[in-house]
Amino acid sequence: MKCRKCGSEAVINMRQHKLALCGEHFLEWVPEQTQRFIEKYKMFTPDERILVAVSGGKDSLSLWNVLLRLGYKADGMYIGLGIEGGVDYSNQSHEMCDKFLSNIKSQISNFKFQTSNSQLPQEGNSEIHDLKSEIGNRKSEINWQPTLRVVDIAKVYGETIPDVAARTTRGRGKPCSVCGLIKRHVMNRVARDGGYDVLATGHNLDDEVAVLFGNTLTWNSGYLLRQAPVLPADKPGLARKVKPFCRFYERETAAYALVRGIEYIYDECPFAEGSTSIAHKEILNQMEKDSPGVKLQFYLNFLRAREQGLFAEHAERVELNACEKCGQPTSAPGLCAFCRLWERRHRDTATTLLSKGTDVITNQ
Ligand code: Q46
Ligand code: ZN
Ligand code: ZN
Repeated sequence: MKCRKCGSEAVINMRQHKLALCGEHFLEWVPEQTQRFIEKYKMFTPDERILVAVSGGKDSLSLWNVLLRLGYKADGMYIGLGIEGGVDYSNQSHEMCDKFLSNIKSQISNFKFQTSNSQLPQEGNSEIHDLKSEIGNRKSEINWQPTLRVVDIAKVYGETIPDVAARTTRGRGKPCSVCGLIKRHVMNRVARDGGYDVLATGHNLDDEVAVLFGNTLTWNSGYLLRQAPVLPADKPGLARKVKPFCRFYERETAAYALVRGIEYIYDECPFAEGSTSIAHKEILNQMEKDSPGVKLQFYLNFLRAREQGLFAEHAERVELNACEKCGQPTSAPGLCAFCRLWERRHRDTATTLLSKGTDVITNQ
């Protein structure tokens, strides 16, 4: 298979686009497409500050890489869940995020050194050449020094995610429901307290289509209405949520990480095993094999239908209140689900820590 742009050996063939590309052109294509999606869905502008939720996996680290390369002011946020799962999952994924940060920073400083000396990129130093060609004229924004904000759940609240899950009835024995609730809350809070305009996650097309498939099987119009590449902030002070990779297949984000040389954690969270969304992904992959592009079409046609208001009139209208304790939006008056989760355990300590913002460690 040959690259459509230069005729050399292709590293990836994207059947749904009828497009095969070599490594060099694929590394150009991914940021170009990302920029196109950012503009098409009006995700953010170069002036806005972005917080990228990173898990140490290929999608989120590739996203952070691409946004920095495009010249955006993107910081990372890692949430330590305290999941061991026989593979030291949380520690390993944290390590990958730290490694990513130090690698990207050395690339940026190399690039600055090159430009400030008005030298051409050294032959063979493709990293520097890539940074130069992709960032183009946005030289001032190369000065953005990314930071990684880390929140360790066990250190702040005294319990790991599996510990919390074990003492609640939420999620019927699986920690995912508790985990999702805690992650959403912490992400919102760090974005709000850090003054970020946008919260970006690395969800890819396969993730989005699996969720869509599940919600379509049950015709959950409330969830269908809330599934989109951009979710506006629920309340003043909260960040908008965006998914700049929502149109890339999982194999494309994996290929980007591999070709770009980004180290990431290969293991999935041990609790993901046996989940409905993984089962749905398998079914969808079988369908994609038989008719390339079916996943993308399913998603794009859904977005079009949603845009045309197909689910709007069926959605329940939920009045949102501000939680009495943390101020985040909640459907019931009083405390939000997150604050109720910790209520009995430590009434005062978490509030003190949270109000002072002392739980966020920033790596620079
Ligand atoms: S991290 Fe958390 Fe996922 Fe692990 S415990 Fe479940 S929700 S599977 S994305
Ligand atoms: Zn090529
Ligand atoms: Zn609350």
